[in-house]
Amino acid sequence: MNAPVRIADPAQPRHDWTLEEVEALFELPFTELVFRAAEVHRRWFDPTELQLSQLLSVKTGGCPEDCGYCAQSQKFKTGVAASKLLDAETVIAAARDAKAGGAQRFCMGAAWRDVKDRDLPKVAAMISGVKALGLETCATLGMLTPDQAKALKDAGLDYYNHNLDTGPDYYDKVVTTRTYQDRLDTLAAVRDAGMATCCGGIVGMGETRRDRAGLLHQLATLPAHPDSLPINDLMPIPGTPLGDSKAVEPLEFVRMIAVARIVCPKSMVRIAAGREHMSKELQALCFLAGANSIFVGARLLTTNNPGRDNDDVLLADLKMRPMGSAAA
Ligand code: SAM
Ligand code: DTB
Ligand code: SF4
Repeated sequence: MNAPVRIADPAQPRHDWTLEEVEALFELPFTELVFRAAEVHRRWFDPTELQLSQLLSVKTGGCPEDCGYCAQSQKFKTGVAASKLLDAETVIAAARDAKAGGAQRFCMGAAWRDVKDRDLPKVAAMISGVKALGLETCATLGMLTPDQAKALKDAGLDYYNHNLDTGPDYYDKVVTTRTYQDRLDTLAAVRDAGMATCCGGIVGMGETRRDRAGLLHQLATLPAHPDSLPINDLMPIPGTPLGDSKAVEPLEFVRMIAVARIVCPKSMVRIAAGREHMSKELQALCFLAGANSIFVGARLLTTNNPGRDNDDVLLADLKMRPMGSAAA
């Protein structure tokens, strides 16, 4: 007699995804894809819960990199003025407000290519001050050396955000001043220091579906899946090379979320930038397809976000609640 065929559990994390398998998920009928993603989501998470993070730009503008989507590159005329690194007290006060507004994680972003050791004490003071408020801490400061990653971890940093941005084949159409491998190296330093990783990318930069699959394939085959996986819908910035990009179809954005949920089943999948332009219905579809994290607050780094009043209505209408809060 033949041995019974073992059907692999589709909700178990795998690291051996092929690009073709990831592409095939994108090609599924929409409702089939969303249903599969929703099933995976329910295996690991309460689908009525949302993780809430809040961003603050602690050092804005004047960045030497040429990321073609970014308002903060000094290579493009975007009208964003360069400013100095904020004081720790200013950052901690903003974090206190974010906590009062319901945020669970506070993410500090700097328009840097990499971290200068001379700035580390000030950054460490911000991190330890924010952590002392009882918030989860996250930072996104550009490339890190292994020693810098350890210093940030010692200061109390829980998560480090460093995105791959897009698939490897499209990457050099978007950024030329740092390589894909540079990004992978920073992610390795973050993991080796014992921090959680936040890593995702952007859609709507003129990439193909294969490029989008390429990004998710990279994330799914990392030595550890990202703990947080932000999917940004491009905020087109006038003056940048990608300022006139054609927006990605809303249902394609949902597909991106659904495939992310399936290939990285235990990650927090975040609708990151772009909610400002999304209907309540589109966001609801994303949550059905496995998104379980958002940025709250009226600002991202240099662009707008829906703000707490709108999001309170969104959560109330969908009967969703912040992760970890008591069910009604
Ligand atoms: N300078 C650091 C770096 O690039 O690693 C940290 C900040 S950077 C703004 C963080 C991420 O935000 C980028 O990697 C990109 O994925 C996302 N991002 C930046 N500008 C964006 C935009 N206009 N629309 C959508 N996402 C954007
Ligand atoms: C991420 O993936 N998205 C955030 C955060 N990580 C740092 C940044 C979004 C930036 C959107 C454009 C802006 O506000 O300048
Ligand atoms: Fe600089 Fe980061 Fe913007 Fe790239 S994304 S230009 S590294 S701030």
